[in-house]
Amino acid sequence: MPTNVSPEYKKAEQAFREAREPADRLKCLKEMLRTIPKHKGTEHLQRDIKTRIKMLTDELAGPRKGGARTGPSHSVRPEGAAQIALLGPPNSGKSQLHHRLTGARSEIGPYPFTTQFLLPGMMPYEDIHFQLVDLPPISNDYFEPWVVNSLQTADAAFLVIDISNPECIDHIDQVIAQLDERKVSLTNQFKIELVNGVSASEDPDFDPFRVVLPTILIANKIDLAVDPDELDALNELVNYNFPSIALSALTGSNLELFPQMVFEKMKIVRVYTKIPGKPPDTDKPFTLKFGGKVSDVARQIHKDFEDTFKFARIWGKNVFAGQQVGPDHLLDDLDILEIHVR
Ligand SMILES: Nc1nc2c(ncn2[C@@H]2O[C@H](COP(=O)(O)OP(=O)(O)OP(=O)(O)O)[C@@H](O)[C@H]2O)c(=O)[nH]1
Ligand SMILES: [Mg+2]
Repeated sequence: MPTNVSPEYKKAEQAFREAREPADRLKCLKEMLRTIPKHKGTEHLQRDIKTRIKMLTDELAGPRKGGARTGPSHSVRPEGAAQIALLGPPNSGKSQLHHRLTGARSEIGPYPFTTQFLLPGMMPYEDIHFQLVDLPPISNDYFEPWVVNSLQTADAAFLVIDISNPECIDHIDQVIAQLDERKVSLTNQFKIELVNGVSASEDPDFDPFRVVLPTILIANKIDLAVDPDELDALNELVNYNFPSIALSALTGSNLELFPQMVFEKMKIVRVYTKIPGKPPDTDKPFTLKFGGKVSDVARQIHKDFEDTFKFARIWGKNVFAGQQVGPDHLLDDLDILEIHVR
């Protein structure tokens, strides 16, 4: 972030990083452009903001008749507890894994570059879902430019490699380098300070448009990896420090515990609500990112909660049964919440 920007600008930038809907993101970008101090030091950023306003405006306008932008969409509206992008080199088994976990029909082929469009699907875990987005491959000689757009709304990534391929370590480096060039970083940090993965630091080099995705490394095709060299590759993966898992998307080996791993890494918090005097609604929980507060649930129920919120009562493992709490109380997984309004 350039120095001496106004608090107004900082607020707009923060809102941009938190916004998920394209229309909201566009509104925030316009606010950023309005409030950014117009001097030499911010020229580069001003240009960046304008480019993004143009991109989003085009995207929201949809395919134009006879225009250049027709065909499938390049972004997916986030749904479920979190949106997770499948990244990796060609032919590593991303689509096979996507199909196994979500049931969605991505094209799977025994050759590289099978996937050319994005495909969302929902992976169930207990009473919630994660949205997995299958994407085209990434390598030094192949990168679909629109993939970067698709990653803007992602909360995390799976980096899928073929552990039976002797070059798989090199493939990881290629994927990471290609993404980095386009302002997307993969990180092993699954932490609360990350908003859309971006750490809101005061670092002078901080770039509001860099997307940082907490990443799980998936060593796929374990059924084929019998060669000792391939197992060496598996050991080398540890050097990347990503949380990792070895599995087979084809045979399903080691796959059954994977959704649980995702749930734990993402630190998703499920909250059930209740009406005073009634049992809790255990049908469908609200899902929050780790660090979610009472106010985050209240806002989803009543848009004008700031005016109407009185207090909440809460039941859960780290509170007294029915404890009275305010809007800033941090929620735990499986908490039951009763919101009292004026
Ligand atoms: N033996 C084995 N084969 C697998 C496994 N996972 C995927 N495959 C096969 O690997 C080939 C590529 O799978 P895809 O899922 O299309 O790979 P992809 O990463 O989506 O490929 P692109 O779309 O080109 O990037 C297919 O023939 C799959 O059947 C696995 O765990 N074991
Ligand atoms: Mg594919």
